[in-house]
Amino acid sequence: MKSYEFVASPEVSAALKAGKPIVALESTIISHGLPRPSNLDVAREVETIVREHGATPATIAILDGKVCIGLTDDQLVAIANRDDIAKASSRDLAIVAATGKSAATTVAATAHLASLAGIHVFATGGLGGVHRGANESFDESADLTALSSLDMTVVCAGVKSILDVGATLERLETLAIGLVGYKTNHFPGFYLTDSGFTIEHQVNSAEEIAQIIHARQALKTDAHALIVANPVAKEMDRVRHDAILKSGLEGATKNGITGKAVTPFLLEHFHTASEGESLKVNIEIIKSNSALAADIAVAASR
Ligand code: PSU
Ligand code: MN
Repeated sequence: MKSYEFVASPEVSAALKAGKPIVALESTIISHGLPRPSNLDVAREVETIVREHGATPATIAILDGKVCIGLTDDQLVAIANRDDIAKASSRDLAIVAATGKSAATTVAATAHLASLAGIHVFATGGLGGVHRGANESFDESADLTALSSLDMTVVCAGVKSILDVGATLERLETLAIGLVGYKTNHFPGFYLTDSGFTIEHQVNSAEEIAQIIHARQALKTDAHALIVANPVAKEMDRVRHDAILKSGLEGATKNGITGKAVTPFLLEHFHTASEGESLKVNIEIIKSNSALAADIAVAASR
């Protein structure tokens, strides 16, 4: 019988032992969210940014049944380029691991494994959420329910405009997931700096977020995640954005795209239809979220 392994990379294991700040990074954006070859460049750059900000990056994935907390460069290359990398949410983890397969981890799965490893700060691009038409399709990302039961501070640029943003915000409230805007009280819309929805709480520094993290522990509200919504510096052209969104949603319906294929389909449509403009914005989002997450991890470890 094959048994799975749970391994931290040498760099992450040393940081864990020394109690140094660590930032978890998801791998689905590398395998399913960004096109080749820029996906590998971004994966490497993001790790460099985390290190430059004084923290240790832990990109998380399952390779050949091995649950990896932190990847070597060869493993990053595998996630970026291999054709047999599945997309794993929390429910898939044990199945993929025990059958010796390989998968990139979504926000839900990455947060689960990070927490298991003792890592509590996480950077991603955008969270999954409630899809448009969810009242009929029931398509709500497992990211939301996973984050409702994990002690994790997640830096993201809000949720993608491909989702039903209002419904997603309502679900965050129900699930007791904390939400603060970084230097803004407008909830960002991923490619756009403002989704049109307001955030009640604004924070203006990593230190302030670290204080909130400590207060969460004291008040025992740290069983649920805290989301730090960090808007991108330069947003996509709005008119173009709205047109591409419309054609993407129509394309998904026409092609019968459902389930876990929806998010990758719409992201790919955006990148192609915007001739790379959305890709550029997407990359900026991931970089700036990683820098902020590292600052938060450093501030929280003081
Ligand atoms: N946001 C991005 N790019 C992505 C994703 C989110 O900018 O690739 C991925 C994340 O891994 C997220 C997942 O957890 O999409 C959500 O997928 P679904 O909607 O199938 O739950
Ligand atoms: Mn879904």
